[in-house]
Amino acid sequence: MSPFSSPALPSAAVPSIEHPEDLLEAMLLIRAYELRLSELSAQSGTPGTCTAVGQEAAAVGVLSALRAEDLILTNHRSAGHLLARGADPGRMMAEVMGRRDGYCKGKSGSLHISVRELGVVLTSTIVGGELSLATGVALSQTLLGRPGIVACFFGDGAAGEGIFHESLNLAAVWKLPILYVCENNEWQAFVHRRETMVGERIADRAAPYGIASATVDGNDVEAVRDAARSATAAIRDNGRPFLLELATYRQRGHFEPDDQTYVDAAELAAWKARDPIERMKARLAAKDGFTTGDFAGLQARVAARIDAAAAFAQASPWPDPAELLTDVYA
Ligand SMILES: Cc1ncc(C[n+]2csc(CCOP(=O)(O)OP(=O)(O)O)c2C)c(N)n1
Ligand SMILES: [Mg+2]
Repeated sequence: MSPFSSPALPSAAVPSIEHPEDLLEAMLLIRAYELRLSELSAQSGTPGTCTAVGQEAAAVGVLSALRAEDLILTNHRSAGHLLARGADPGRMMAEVMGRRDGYCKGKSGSLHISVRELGVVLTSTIVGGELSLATGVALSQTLLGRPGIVACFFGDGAAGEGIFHESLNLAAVWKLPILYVCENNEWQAFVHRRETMVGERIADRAAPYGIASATVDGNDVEAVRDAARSATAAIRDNGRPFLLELATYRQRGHFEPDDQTYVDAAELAAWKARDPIERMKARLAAKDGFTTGDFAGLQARVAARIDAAAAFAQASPWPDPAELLTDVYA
């Protein structure tokens, strides 16, 4: 038996996000999911999750370029990554609400959720934790001779941690098949990126480690998909890491609720004018004759899925108190 162990390979069907309309629908689903969850938490007076409203193109563009055998590790702002991978919004909501039908039986919430059958190994709420863990998973993939690459999502704040440098260095030295995806959304909790960084680009930090990198418009879903396709093709070809930086913006607060009084209104408005969903919708209308009716059809389908998801989660039972210490380290 091999002395090495690795996360189980994905076993559930991973949907393909192929056509331009699929890209748009996947972004609409993420937006609707996060807004509904925020509404539900506001109604119940409970704290909500960290949404990635405005960053949907990053999740959908990258996930559309991955293969079923690939593995994913992500951070606290992960709902879009999971949904784009094909996670069921009802089981995700149930998880956040602490219900038994959640992906981790209601014990992880949004901050530690994993979906083994889709190759989502973990969500790290320790900022930067996903970077070293993903590097370790990529090492185990290599030692076990497995085909999939690893995609690791993290923020611009995480890139300021020492673990970012340690992970990139080891991935370069050990030649690991890993796609580091930095969603540079200008915010690090309540601190603006300008207060913690000299320079504009995280991707500039790859070259000293001999790692290839690119920065693309993270609010352009097709640009993200194309960049992720060429990055993953290079990784599959040469077995080496790649750092992809996606320039985007967090439109809502760090978490819910958050009144965003610390946010510059002009900056927020400028980024809202570059909303990834509106841009893709306009592009489809201009290029592919996509009509208002077509858009309404997509929205209705997404709304029906989110209604069903919320009903499913709310009807799901609470876990039995006797299960408190099962499936956890205790
Ligand atoms: C090691 C660690 N330090 C601090 C925190 C508190 N914290 C949670 S999210 C966050 C900001 C992270 O910023 P970034 O990596 O840019 O991700 P974003 O929230 O913008 O998606 C901080 C400081 C934490 N969870 N872990
Ligand atoms: Mg950030």
